Amino acid sequence: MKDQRLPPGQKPIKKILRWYKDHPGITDKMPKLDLRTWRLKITGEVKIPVILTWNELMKFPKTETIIDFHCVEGWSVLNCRWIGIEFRRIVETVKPNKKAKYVTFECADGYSTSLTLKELLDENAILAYKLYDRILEKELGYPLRLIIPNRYAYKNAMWLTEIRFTEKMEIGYWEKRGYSYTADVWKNDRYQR
Ligand SMILES: Nc1nc2c(c(=O)[nH]1)N[C@H]1C(S)=C(S)[C@@H](COP(=O)(O)O)O[C@H]1N2
Ligand SMILES: [Mo]
Repeated sequence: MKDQRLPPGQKPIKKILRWYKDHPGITDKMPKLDLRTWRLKITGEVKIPVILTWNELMKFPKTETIIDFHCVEGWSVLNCRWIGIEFRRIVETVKPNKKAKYVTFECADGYSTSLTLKELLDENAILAYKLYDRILEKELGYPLRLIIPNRYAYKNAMWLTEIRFTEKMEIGYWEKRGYSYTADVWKNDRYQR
């Protein structure tokens, strides 16, 4: 199945549609975050909870990766080159305890989504702060968003403020509205079945 480049039901487009400008978000006010006051809280079922400043986050090793972006509404943007921090680096820092099975991502606009810890590690998800060497635009989630390959883009939480490790799955914004918990693009997991 994966030898075909586009997942089922997806059409390629050239540029990621910008939230607010041409793709609706969940509020009509886009968060404008200031790096001086922005913090990333990492909490829940972990041995070492932390609250990171932007400068602390920038001390993590940088990674660069090419990931296709697939919106559940049917458009895909191939070959997006993201720069950020591998999620596994965060995991090594906070050391999840044995109860930690899921991870919830909370965002400054009130959005949230969750994934399993296993898939975040297996898929090598990243916390991205640049796209093609450019700092993320506000519309793309400045300063930090999750990027996970092989999942619909609603898992790519923008304007991250908190990452919470949990024992039970917490239901995210679109998942509460019937979209798939798993969001696997290759299995066409768009809606809960
Ligand atoms: N914080 C936050 N993250 C979010 C959303 C949102 O409304 N708020 N929308 C999701 C959806 S449905 C999609 S398709 C992508 C859109 O990302 P883009 O604006 O970079 O295209 O972000 C996802 N992450
Ligand atoms: Mo979306």
